[in-house]
Amino acid sequence: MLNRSKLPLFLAIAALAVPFAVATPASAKGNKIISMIDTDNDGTIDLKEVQAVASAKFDALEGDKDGTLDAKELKGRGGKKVIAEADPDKDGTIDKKEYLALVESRFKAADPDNDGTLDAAELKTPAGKALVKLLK
Ligand SMILES: [Ca+2]
Ligand SMILES: [Ca+2]
Ligand SMILES: [Ca+2]
Ligand SMILES: [Ca+2]
Repeated sequence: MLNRSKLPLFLAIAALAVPFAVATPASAKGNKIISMIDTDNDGTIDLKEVQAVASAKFDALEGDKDGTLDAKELKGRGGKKVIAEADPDKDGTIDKKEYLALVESRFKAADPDNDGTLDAAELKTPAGKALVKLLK
């Protein structure tokens, strides 16, 4: 009698546990990106952390050291499309200020709850992925 009444509860717990277990690999993948950017280790990334990574990424992408990113240097990250989006002075290249402004606008687009930080779930949205593309 006692065992029989406990059985439905056990099944309910098992049913809850299964989708949770399935969701784990995806969130672990999000956390990998976070751990790359999250220098203060609080589990989320803020704009300051993102801009530090973006600044280092800009320097790494900048192969010819002329201070700007051209379509060739942005290959694989959107190329000309990114330049069209982030080039307010229309000189056909992106300088570091323009790159960081683009990163900031993508950060804000990826932060719909406006708490100033991005968590793993926000990084998995299309806007979050667009931001990560500028950082990896
Ligand atoms: Ca952080
Ligand atoms: Ca360059
Ligand atoms: Ca420019
Ligand atoms: Ca947020």
